[in-house]
Amino acid sequence: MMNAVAQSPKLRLHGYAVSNYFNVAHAALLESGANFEIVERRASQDAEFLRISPMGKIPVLETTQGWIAETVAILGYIEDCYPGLSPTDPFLRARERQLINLVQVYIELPMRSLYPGVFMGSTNTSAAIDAARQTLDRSTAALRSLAQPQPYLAGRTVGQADLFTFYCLDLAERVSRHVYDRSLLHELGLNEWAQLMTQRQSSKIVLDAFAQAFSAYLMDKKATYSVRSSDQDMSRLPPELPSVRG
Ligand SMILES: N[C@@H](CCC(=O)N[C@@H](CS)C(=O)NCC(=O)O)C(=O)O
Repeated sequence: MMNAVAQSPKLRLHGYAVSNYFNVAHAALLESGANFEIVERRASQDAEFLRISPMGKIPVLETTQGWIAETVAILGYIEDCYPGLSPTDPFLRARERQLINLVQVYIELPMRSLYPGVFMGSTNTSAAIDAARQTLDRSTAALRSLAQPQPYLAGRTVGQADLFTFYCLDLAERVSRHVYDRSLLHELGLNEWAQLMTQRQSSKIVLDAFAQAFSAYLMDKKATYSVRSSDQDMSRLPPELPSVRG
């Protein structure tokens, strides 16, 4: 593995640490032992950025063959180049993707729809708050039955589903507490799992970068949300424990 890593061409992950999607990809690169560097970059609708990321979103991964946008595609590429974070069994791999898709579409996106009133100094309409709650009610029930940590979501070792769920739930938890006074981690029975995830070396790197970038972002946006108002942010759970894989 060490030789393969040393010989493989360097990947460049473009984006920045306020983005949960960027943080998923960053953590996957760290956990996989990939040869990579970070290029700090904001999302943009400029023509130049749209050429590399057609929706103008971050993260985007630069490879020797070209650019890959969309986190799920980036995760697939990382796994193909540096196998080990996803199950090899087709059924188990499909179940991993099922979980990732559920988190993205039915938890991350509805909570994201409320970012304006929480993180961006704007307001959320009661219709938006109600619509997101309805989706959340269904998706938390679904995720509760699908996500049974043992101690990780796919079994004894950390996997891509853990990384995806962890960074998406970090922001979703902040939104649901702020808007609904509701802890998703508690409802999902994922508090212990979140503690375990926080203790990984990759999480320490990614969450440290997030904490710095996020405070500056909130100030810039004059957000109603304050980091201090949350007592259970993942970036504030106790750090440390060695090992990246395992
Ligand atoms: N489906 C995309 C979502 C990425 C995404 O929403 N990124 C946010 C930052 S967390 C972004 O670039 N937002 C800017 C925009 O939507 O214009 C993915 O999986 O990568």
